[in-house]
Amino acid sequence: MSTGIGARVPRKEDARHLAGKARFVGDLSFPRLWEVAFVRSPLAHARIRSITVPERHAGRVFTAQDMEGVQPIRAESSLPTYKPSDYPPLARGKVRFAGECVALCIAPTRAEAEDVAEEVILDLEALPAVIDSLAARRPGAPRVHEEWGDNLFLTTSVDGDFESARKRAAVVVEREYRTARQCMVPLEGKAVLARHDERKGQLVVYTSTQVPHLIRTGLSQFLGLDQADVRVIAPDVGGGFGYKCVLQPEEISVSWAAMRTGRPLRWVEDRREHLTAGANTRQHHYRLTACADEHGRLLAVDAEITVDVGAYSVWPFTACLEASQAGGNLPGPYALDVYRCKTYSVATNKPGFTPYRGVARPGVCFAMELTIDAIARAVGREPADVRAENLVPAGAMPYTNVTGKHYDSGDYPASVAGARRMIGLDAVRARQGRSLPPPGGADRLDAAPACRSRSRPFPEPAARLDTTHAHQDHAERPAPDSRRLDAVSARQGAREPDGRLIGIGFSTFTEQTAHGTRVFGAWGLPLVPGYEQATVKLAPSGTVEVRSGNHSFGQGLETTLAQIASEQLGIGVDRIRVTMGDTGETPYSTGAYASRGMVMAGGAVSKAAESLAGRIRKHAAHLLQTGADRVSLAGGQANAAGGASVSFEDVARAWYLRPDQLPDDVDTQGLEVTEGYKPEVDTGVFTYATHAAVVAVDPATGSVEILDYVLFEDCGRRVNPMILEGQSYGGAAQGIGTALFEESLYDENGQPLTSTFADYVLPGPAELPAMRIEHLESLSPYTRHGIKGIGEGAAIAPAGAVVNAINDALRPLNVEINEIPATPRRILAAILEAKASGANEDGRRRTP
Ligand code: MCN
Ligand code: SMO
Repeated sequence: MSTGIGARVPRKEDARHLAGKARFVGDLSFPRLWEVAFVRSPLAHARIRSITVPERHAGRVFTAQDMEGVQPIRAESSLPTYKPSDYPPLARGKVRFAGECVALCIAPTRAEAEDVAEEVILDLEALPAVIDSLAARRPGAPRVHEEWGDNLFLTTSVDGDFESARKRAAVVVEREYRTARQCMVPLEGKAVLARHDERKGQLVVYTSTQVPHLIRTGLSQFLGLDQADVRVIAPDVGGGFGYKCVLQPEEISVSWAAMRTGRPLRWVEDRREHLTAGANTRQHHYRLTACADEHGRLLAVDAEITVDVGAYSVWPFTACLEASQAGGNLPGPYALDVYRCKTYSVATNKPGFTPYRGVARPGVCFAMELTIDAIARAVGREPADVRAENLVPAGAMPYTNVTGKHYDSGDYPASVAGARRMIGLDAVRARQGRSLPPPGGADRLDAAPACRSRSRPFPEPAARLDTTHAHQDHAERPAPDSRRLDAVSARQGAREPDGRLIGIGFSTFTEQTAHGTRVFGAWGLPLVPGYEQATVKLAPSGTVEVRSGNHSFGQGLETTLAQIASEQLGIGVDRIRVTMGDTGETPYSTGAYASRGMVMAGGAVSKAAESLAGRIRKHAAHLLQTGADRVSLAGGQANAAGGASVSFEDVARAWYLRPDQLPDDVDTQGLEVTEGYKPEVDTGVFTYATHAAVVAVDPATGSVEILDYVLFEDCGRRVNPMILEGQSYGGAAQGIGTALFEESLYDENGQPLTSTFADYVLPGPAELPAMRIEHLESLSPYTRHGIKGIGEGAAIAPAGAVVNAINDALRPLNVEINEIPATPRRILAAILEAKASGANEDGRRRTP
């Protein structure tokens, strides 16, 4: 059985994870190892007057003063208006968010280190905090970085002739959207253990990261060390989600303290630290105006995007990654001619923004997809039709869009058709129309039945039957349904027997993955990722070793890289060992982020394995007394055209141990190959998908249940369909968290209010629907094997699909939710407000 590309190979890494043999930073032990606890700022903005350490803790507490010579983290960009921030690993002079590290305390155990930390006395002079990003933009707002004239890390703009498009428009839709601050919440938080290797004279840092080589580069830069004197090892990593693709201040301070004390030191982030002090992301505000013709065809979009990026820029991607990505990606999968946009990356007294699965695109997709539905409602048409008609058509590929994004391949409208078929749009519309109204009429909010039976799950079993194919190569495309919706919407007030309203929503996106040098270069970053390298070796025992400087932290790259090598070398993945995450054992890579692992590391492994295959054939040809072109590799053997064969072990043994069996003119390049790779066109390859959700909303409580959820995706050639399904489930689960549950709240002084899982609500199995997933495979013309990335994709669309479904359900009540998470409190408040103001069909209600 092939274990190459396309095989549903069980994950190699699961063998150790399930048997308790995985090793995370928290599992490591070294002689004389001590633990670290941080003193963190209790205030969001303050001047540090003094830090007092009790005499008895001398030598156990370190502050910025001790860290002479260590550079603050400074993420540079050459973009015209960009202002870098200096982020000292331990606060110097001022603190700029509650939770900022002020002192590092060490002790034999974490509990003792926390006791030490509690006795450190901070004398702080509170300063006014700036918390709201729109307020922070106003002149006269308190400044996060006093030396700046304002609170703007960066502003960008795209110009387009919006005004003349507006004059031609039949409908103009104006909306304000908000997305909440969030955390990533991987199973394992940040964790770092640093020690000094006396023999090698090397700082060795074990850290829970997606980007070990980048951390090595960053640590040596800010600690002032030669890169050769630093080795970074990422052991098993319990999830990253973007949180771990940047240099963390704790990585610097713990490394420094280990060198200073000569003692191995470890810090493991606890949940409270995670929820309050480190992992903030996703907070956007949009003012968006869209113009369309009378059929809902998009003519122009104008957007003002404000991203609340917190106090400091992260290295190396800066605080501007989100807003730049948002501005460039808002048009998304749509064929749009006129686009005008301004973005603001605004500093506030909150933790600095870190990338999170989807980076900016969950926000832009939410804003754009709600806008598409608003246009459809304005022109009285089915949103799925309006959506599909506005997408870049398959015949236009490759397509360069209004912001210069180059879409490589795909059939975007087919994804809408696919999702529509899977979820059974017509059945949902019929059900909305045929449900019996509850006693008391459609908009009697106070008449919710005391005892309710739940809506039946959706779709009905019969409808489900024809949608369970695991893989559908050619999406059947129903004829566009351009019937006006009036007849349906008139009856949409009909409720389920339990009094709830059901609604259906779609959301389509295109995701730039594996973008390379040109893209990062254009962001003005001094450190430009692009190529990737891999080493593939036939070991003396005839097994294969793959080495990649990328990392596997849940997304399965350890397995899928083996599958690529398996495909090229004709040997099973069980005989391929993949080594990742250790800068001492792998070639340089900037790591796993931007959904680049499969395309980039996969491409490098493919190229190196192809070269190695050529060498194996040459060596085998000597043993088989034939020409290399008459040798093929399969089943772990080199097979001659005539039927004779030698095993990989024979080939390896001849080269390593019995070269006397090989002729004198043997190819001395050997059986170990390192190759570099980047796609032919490295502006990224575009994965896309349409998600669709059916929800039931209880107008009496504002609570939402997802009754059905489907994903129709296309990431080019799939290396491991089973892993991809896991990626989609996990990503969509996180996206549903974004849509309905997750919100990091701060009070007006910048105090975090959501510091435990009692306040920060994550979706669990009970809140998540069973999802159905289908794929199309439009190969990328630019990458090896036609692969595109997809690791982030599924997290992008859920907020759009779920909230469009909520708005569809609430349409009879004239309620429109434009803010996430769409919590029961928000939904109920919007319903009550709409009711109080007696809104009719024309009166649009927004979330308060
Ligand atoms: N894959 C495949 N065939 C393809 C594309 C991908 O089989 N055509 C599989 C590969 O196993 C690959 C994975 O899907 O490793 C994700 O693919 P890719 O898009 O190449 O992303 P990366 O490998 O670079 O992983 C990073 C990506 C990002 S950026 C975030 S954020 C994210 C994500 O992956 N974080 C994750 N998925 C995650 N999944 C888990 N479990 N944990 C995380 O922290
Ligand atoms: S947020 Mo993913 O690490 O690009």
